[in-house]
Amino acid sequence: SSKEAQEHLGLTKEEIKSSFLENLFYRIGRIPPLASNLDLYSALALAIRDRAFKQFVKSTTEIARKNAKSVAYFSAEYLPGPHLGMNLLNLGITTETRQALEELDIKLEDLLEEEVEPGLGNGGLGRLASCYLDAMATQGIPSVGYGIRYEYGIFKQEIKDGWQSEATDKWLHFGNPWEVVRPEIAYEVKFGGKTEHGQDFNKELHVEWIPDMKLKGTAYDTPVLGYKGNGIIMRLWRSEAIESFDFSAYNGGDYYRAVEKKIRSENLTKVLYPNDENLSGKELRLKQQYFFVSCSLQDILHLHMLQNRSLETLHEKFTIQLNDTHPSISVAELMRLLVDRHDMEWERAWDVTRKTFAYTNHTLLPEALETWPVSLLGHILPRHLEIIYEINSRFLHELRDSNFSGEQIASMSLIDERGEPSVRMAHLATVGSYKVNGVSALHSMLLKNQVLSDFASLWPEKFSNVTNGISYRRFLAVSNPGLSNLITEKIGDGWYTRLDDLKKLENFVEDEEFQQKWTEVKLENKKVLACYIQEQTGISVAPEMLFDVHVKRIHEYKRQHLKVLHILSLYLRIKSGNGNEIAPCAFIFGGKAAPGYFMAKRIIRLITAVGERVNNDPEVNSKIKVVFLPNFSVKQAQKVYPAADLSEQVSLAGKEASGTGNMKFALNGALTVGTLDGANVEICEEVGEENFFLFGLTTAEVEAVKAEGYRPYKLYEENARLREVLDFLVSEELSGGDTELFRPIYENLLQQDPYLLLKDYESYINCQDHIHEVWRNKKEWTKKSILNVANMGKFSADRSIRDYCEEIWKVEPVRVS
Ligand code: 26R
Repeated sequence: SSKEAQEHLGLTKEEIKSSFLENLFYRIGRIPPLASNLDLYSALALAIRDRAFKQFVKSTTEIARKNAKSVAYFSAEYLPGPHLGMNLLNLGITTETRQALEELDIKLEDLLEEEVEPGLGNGGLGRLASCYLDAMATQGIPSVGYGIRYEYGIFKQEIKDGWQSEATDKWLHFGNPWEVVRPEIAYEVKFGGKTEHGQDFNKELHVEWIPDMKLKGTAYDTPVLGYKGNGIIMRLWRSEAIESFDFSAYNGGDYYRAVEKKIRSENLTKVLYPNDENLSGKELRLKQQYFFVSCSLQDILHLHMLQNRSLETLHEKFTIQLNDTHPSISVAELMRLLVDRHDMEWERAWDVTRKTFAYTNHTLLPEALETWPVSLLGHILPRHLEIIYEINSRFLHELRDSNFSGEQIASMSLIDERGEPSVRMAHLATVGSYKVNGVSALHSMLLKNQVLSDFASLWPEKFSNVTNGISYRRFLAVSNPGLSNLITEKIGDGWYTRLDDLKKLENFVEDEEFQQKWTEVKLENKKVLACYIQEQTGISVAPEMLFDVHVKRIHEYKRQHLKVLHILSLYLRIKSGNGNEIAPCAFIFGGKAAPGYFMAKRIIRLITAVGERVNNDPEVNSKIKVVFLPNFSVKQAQKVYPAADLSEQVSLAGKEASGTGNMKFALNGALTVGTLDGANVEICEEVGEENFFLFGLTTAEVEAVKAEGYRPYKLYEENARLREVLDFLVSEELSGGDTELFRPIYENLLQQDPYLLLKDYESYINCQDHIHEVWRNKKEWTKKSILNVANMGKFSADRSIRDYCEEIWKVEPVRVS
């Protein structure tokens, strides 16, 4: 019986309670009456972690027994979000735990609030990696997520006088109950120095890398549970000095030099680079990338050799997915390990390497495509530069034989010779992988036809698409219990793991009682968010307002400022007495700007300035409110999506590789206003155009406009209403006297407008008017909302992982009961 099964696993209410109390006493050193919520949370987390590891051990034993092929997911970023709620769901013990705590007069919800999430990523890419670990665990895919254990994750965003300010994210400050350090799993990593080419004992050519610095990477494991059963781990590396103490320096009396060395080694994994889509070219970043890749590859080779006789079969037992180019130095590192350390012949090693890696591209923005100056790479990784040159020389030979033109060859080379010579990491990843994929149908098409088109004509079968997906269990089951329960009441809980189950909701679209409950759940969620907004910002929003939400990293291509132009147009309309058609609405923004990104920070300032104007003007503030929620994170996102009515996905067509927030909103019953960009295209296709608010240029139209020679100033001159809105940006009224404040945005839009805001403006405004019309018809809106949720099956990360397994990895599940 399931009761017996639970007892066997220590998952009954009684066992949870006693384990919780034991952890509180023996590991935290407290008894309930004297414990803080943090103590209580930590004790519960430890109790749950132990159970999670148990699942991992069971899965791993089975995988080892079968010597099954595994996936190593290489990602420089992860955004797991809070662990506790997910782990309870996955173990199937949320209710038991709540009851166990209630008997001790403790509220589970209070403990959930205590958790500090690991902000080990910037945005979409890191969150995707975590959704994929969740899906791989659920499906029993033998897999490990490798990455970096940053001591400081993405900065904490505060808003001061309307501006973003950055504080450090001390996520480890109160300890991390979810991880287990594995001091015995550690590898040496070298940097700098030189290479020596010579002969070994057998007179074979042999290269020796003599570094000028070495350090050690130690594994920190965090269990990632699947839904009801399997468990995998996320293995993050932390840098340390090789000797915890430099004895020679110590003996020489130079104590401080010895300590300094230790500190320098630990600096490597100290902090996550907060740049998104914008290269900083920092030496430390390259070192971080190499460090984690080298540790992970050494770990994989070690694991492989435990069960197999030769590294020549590596690709049969492991496949390594490169999450963007950040880990792409892997290609050279695996070659180095195979050739220099394991004496494999170059051709053999190259064959194994190319059968081991697969590469996912996540962006087409030219400024986000990684390149490393040859001089920098050669300085830090002299042997790798040689290997890259060797790979390149062989590759260019192949191109010459295939009759590519000189121009094409130069543009395909791994080395960009225009200007400062630099290594094109996307080319290295493409050449060194057996598959390359984009993250939505549109993005994969553009990748194949534009950015990597020459590679695609050389190796057409190498290119494919895997549309991104999200964890339903986190973004619906855990974060929106109201809607989840309502859905489960109607169609059962099969939707937790079966993609198409949600489709059954279509049967209830016309059911008035169901519609009624659906609206009530949304309203309830909006009340909760309204409280949170009040608490965080002091701004009060009425739950009955249309919650129009724009949360994601702040970037010009994502066009948060297009939303601002819309808000200003409403403001001016209301002020001139023409606002009757406007439904009361709250505009809710959230997202971080890279600390060095001037325009993005100005856009935040613009949003807060508009907020100050609008929220304090009694003539407009009953109609519209503007909120900027500071410090957007996974934890905060889980409060935002369930309460959204309208999801803003307004990037310029061709710029957003996929987007995944778009999926999270729709899954929570928000309708989308969006361009035909990234996964919006597929979402629109799935839910039907009549349930999606489309606007703006298509990718082809964008190209045509640019080819013609786009002149935004002309639009400014021609469109009086647009002109009024734009001029308001530099008015005394908005900026409180400092008319220079938003001039950079104003000038940028009038002179260049690289993301075509002015071109899409009219279409956007008209679309918004239409949205307000539909919103007034509550029944209509609710039906569309239900249909959105019903048609989200495709966007489950479970589907994405299935696609990866079938089309790319050729890996099969190994299940434990
Ligand atoms: C090189 C460095 C500066 C850098 C570039 C780009 C660092 C980080 C990034 C972030 C990119 C790779 C990213 O997050 N891309 C996002 O990936 C998501 C998951 O596939 C997509 O949904 C989203 O559209 C895309 O912007």
